Formats: sequence, structure tokens, C-alpha cells
Amino acid sequence: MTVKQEMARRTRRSFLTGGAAALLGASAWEWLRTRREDDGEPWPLRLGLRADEQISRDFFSEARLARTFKTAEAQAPKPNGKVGLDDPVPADWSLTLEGFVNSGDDVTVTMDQIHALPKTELVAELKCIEGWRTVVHWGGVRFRDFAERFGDGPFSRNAYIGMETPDGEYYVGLDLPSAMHPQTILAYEMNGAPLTAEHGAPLRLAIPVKYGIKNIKRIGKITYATARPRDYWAEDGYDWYAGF
Ligand SMILES: Nc1nc2c(c(=O)[nH]1)N[C@H]1C(S)=C(S)[C@@H](COP(=O)(O)O)O[C@H]1N2
Ligand SMILES: [Mo]
Repeated sequence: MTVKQEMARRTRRSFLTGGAAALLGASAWEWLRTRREDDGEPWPLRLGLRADEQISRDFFSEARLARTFKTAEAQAPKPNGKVGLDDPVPADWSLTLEGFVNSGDDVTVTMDQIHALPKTELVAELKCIEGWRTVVHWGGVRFRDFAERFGDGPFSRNAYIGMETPDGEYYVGLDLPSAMHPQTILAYEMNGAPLTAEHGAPLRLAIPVKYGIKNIKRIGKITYATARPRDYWAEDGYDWYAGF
């Protein structure tokens, strides 16, 4: 099988599963939303705390974890994809947040503030749709910890997170459950050292439940959105979910 055929096969497969999950999610939500109202709340929402917790557990499920490896198994991945990395790493880099606070104001976050959050390490595969995979040792902060600290919620389950490079040239969209997945990390270290420019310094995404295309390097802006954000590779016909 050629690389192209293999890519098409995998993309089709993940499109089928991702699409089915999305349909199920959307129709389940629609069902919930359209239940007979009583006291202003659709009745399934009044089943109380236990039901609500169950829904959260299902939505932000930790059951589907990407495989992890021993630190000694980590290797340097080939630098791949330079879109949005043309300029030198900005000396005055800071992260812009949009739509995270109730007022709708933007928020600026520095690397020092990100280093101050609980550090997470993860050894997992970076898988490119070109057909290669490399075990990488990531260091950074879980996106969910970041969102809890800087987001002024409440986050809606059917929301999205958009991320883009400082120049806006590369951008990815994530459904909120994937962004909040326990293995989704805003990474500032690769294999025990600070990220190099070609691997996305000062901050990139490590999201091992998705293909490499979603692992955006050099993040400049993160947006909380209620509609699906634009996505560089999805615009080219690749599966928007890009999971496996
Ligand atoms: N900004 C940016 N991020 C990017 C890309 C890119 O072109 N630009 N390519 C993606 C692809 S296709 C892959 S496989 C991974 C590769 O990460 P690496 O260069 O650290 O190995 O980065 C992803 N993130
Ligand atoms: Mo890739």
C-alpha cells in the first residue's frame, strides 16, 4: 500500500468513527434539549446531581487513553511541518485567550504563568498521517488545568477550542472533550529539554489521541468558541476529528 492509500484508509476509518460519535453526541444532546420542560428545565436535567455527574463522566471520559511508554523509549521526532513558523520565535511571546472570560475580554498569559501551573509529563506516540510515529516524552501543563486556571467558565460540553500560531498561518480546531482529555497537554518540554523552535517553542500542543496534524506548534492564541473553529488540514479535506 502506498503512503497515500494508507493515509486515505486511516482518514476514512477515523472519519467513520469520529462522524458516528459526533452524530450520536449531537442527537443525544438534541434529545435532551427538546424534552418537555417543567420548571424551565428539560426534565432529564432534573434527575439531579448523580445523573449530571454521569453525563460529565461520559463526556470527559478517561476510558480511551492513548498508549503510554517508558521514558527510556522516547526518541527525537523528525521536525515536520513549518507552517506558521517562518518568523523567529517572538522574544515578547505571550498567549492570547479569546472568549474564555464572561466579559468577552481577551486575556494575555505569559510563559511564567504557565510554568507556575502543575507540571505533567507524558510519554506517548506522535503519529503523523504520513505514516511515521515516534515516542516522545512531553513536559507541560494539562489543557484542563490551564482552562480551570484561566477560563472563567462554565464551559459548555458542546463547545470548541481553537488554537493558532502567532501569525495565524496554522490553526486547529478541537471539540471540548478532546481538549479536556487528561492526556492533552500544552507542552513546553520535549524529551527533558525546552522545546526547540522547529518543534514549536515556546508552547505547543501534545494531543496523543489525535494525529500529528492537531499537535500545533508555537501556539499564539487560544479561543473558546461555540461553533467549530477553522482547521488548517480539515480545510484540505482531512477528517476534522483526526483521531484514531
Ligand atoms: N505550527 C505548525 N504546527 C504543526 C505543523 C505545522 O506545519 N505548523 N505540522 C503538524 C504535523 S503534520 C506534525 S506530524 C507535527 C510534527 O511535530 P514535530 O515537528 O515536533 O515532529 O506537527 C504538527 N504541528
Ligand atoms: Mo504530520
